[in-house]
Amino acid sequence: MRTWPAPHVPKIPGRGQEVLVRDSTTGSLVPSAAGPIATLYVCGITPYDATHLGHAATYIAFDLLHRAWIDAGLEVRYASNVTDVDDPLLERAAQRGLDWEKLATEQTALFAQDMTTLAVLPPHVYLGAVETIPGVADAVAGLLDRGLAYRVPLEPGAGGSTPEVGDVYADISIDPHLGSVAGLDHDQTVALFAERGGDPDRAGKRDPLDPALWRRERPGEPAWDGGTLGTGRPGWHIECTVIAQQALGAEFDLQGGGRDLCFPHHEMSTAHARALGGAGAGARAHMHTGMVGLRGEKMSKSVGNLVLVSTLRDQGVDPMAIRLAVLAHHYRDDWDWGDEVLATAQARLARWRAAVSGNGGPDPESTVAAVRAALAQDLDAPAAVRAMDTWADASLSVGGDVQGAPGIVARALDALLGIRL
Ligand code: 5CA
Ligand code: ZN
Repeated sequence: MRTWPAPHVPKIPGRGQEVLVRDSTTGSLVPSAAGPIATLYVCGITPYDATHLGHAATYIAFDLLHRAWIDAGLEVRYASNVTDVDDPLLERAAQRGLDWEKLATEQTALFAQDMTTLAVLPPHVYLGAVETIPGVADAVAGLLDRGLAYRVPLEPGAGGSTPEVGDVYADISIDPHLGSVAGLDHDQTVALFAERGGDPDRAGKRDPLDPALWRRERPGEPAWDGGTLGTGRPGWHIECTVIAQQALGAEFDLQGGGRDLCFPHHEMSTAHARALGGAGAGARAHMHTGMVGLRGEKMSKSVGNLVLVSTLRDQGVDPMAIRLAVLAHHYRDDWDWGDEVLATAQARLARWRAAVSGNGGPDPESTVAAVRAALAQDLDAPAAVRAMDTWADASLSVGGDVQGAPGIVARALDALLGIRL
């Protein structure tokens, strides 16, 4: 899958600190990277109705981490996926009478444009579910061989020319570490599992929470050759496990996404990682972003209460104002999008632009240090924005005589916050 063009990240004097982030599992601040090579997997979109403000906020949050890692002198390896075949995509295409592949291609392209205009650094490895099918089929066949997965018989009409070869499910009860990500116990999770793409009531499963690894061909659904698995398509969680392992190795620093992915997606993809790669496999820590809503309700494709980045762009809104509106909120908080949020960001952007328009200004050193310190402490973008406000207010009210200060501040904002003035 092709990524989007990488924005230029200007060099700035000095170096960023070690970045601490809050691990969703333990709730404590942990070093975001274990060594000089920082590895990150962020779950990508399912390409229908992209890119709403919730998606944008989530990818901007991880972009801040990416930028802070670069500033701290780390070599970054960032991988992501596109869930370009899955039930919700097929259902949406059917509802709208569209070809699912065309819908996925168009929405993936729109997402790339949105990310480009929002100055989000692209992943180094970017893979679609469809192009990963051979790797997933190998992994699932291996789990079956090792008794960590089992087949479930199909209903009549399923399975094409080999209906005797069933779907494949992971046997989660074998894994003593299940719960290592979301920390939920079994009974708390069945409802959540059903709500978030699982099928607890599927007949023939050993445990209601066992997730699908390989779904056999069904009438009217796309299917690919899975070798001994028969024709079908990958389950959702194993897609991310295999892509992360291919791109980053069995163990990596961080897996991230919105909070709605913590369970079951990250719980199950980590369980699959352990099944494939041993007890220590998967991400060392998980980071989850809060949910962006509209008028008090989570913005979601299924509810349809979406504000799209592309709609705002079409209306002539500066993407930097959209990015700044997102950065005014801490990534872990839930918050509502609204006209006033955008208007505040537009006014702030205009003030910052005016503040950097001269040759001289207040000493930039403490401002750059404050932005770095804020990001190092769990990516506190609102604190970074406040530090910049203080410099801009001083620049506009009393001015300053440090030559080149506006340029340094502007480059730091570009490098660290991805805001191009
Ligand atoms: N393709 C899968 C992940 S493998 C998926 O969840 N796709 S998605 O398009 O539904 O969501 C993409 C990312 O946006 C996920 O990290 C999700 O948690 C996040 N997201 C979705 N809605 C919101 C929201 N309202 N606020 C914040 N983040 C959101
Ligand atoms: Zn994922």
